Amino acid sequence: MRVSKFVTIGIVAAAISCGGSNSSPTGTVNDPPPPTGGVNITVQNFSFSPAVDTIKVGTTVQWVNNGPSEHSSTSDTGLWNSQGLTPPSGGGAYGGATAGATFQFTFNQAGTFTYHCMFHPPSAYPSFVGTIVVTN
Ligand SMILES: [Cu+2]
Repeated sequence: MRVSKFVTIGIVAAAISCGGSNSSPTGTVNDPPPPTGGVNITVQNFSFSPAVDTIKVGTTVQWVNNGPSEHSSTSDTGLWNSQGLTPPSGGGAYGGATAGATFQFTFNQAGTFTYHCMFHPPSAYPSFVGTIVVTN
């Protein structure tokens, strides 16, 4: 039964991908892998996911635009700014073939770091914000 075997593999793969706290959420099949020892945050549908990510000092975070619009990861305090991250060709999770633009930043200090999208500011998109909690 070839078809049911593929279904079983798909379910197992989905279960594995949901196991880690920092694994990519569903709908991000086109995301590139996270940096070694790092984590991915998906930018899509006017949200960052996970919206709150707790990491250790020295961890690299990679933001990936997987939605149809251009977005950014912009620190509220100016610590980092990805500038514009182009969307995937063909719409990313909506059927595109290639991943959208990415941006990496390594957190070398403990603390709580909030950020937003420079094109869709919290004044207009209050839930489109993210927080990185960096612990020793
Ligand atoms: Cu945006």
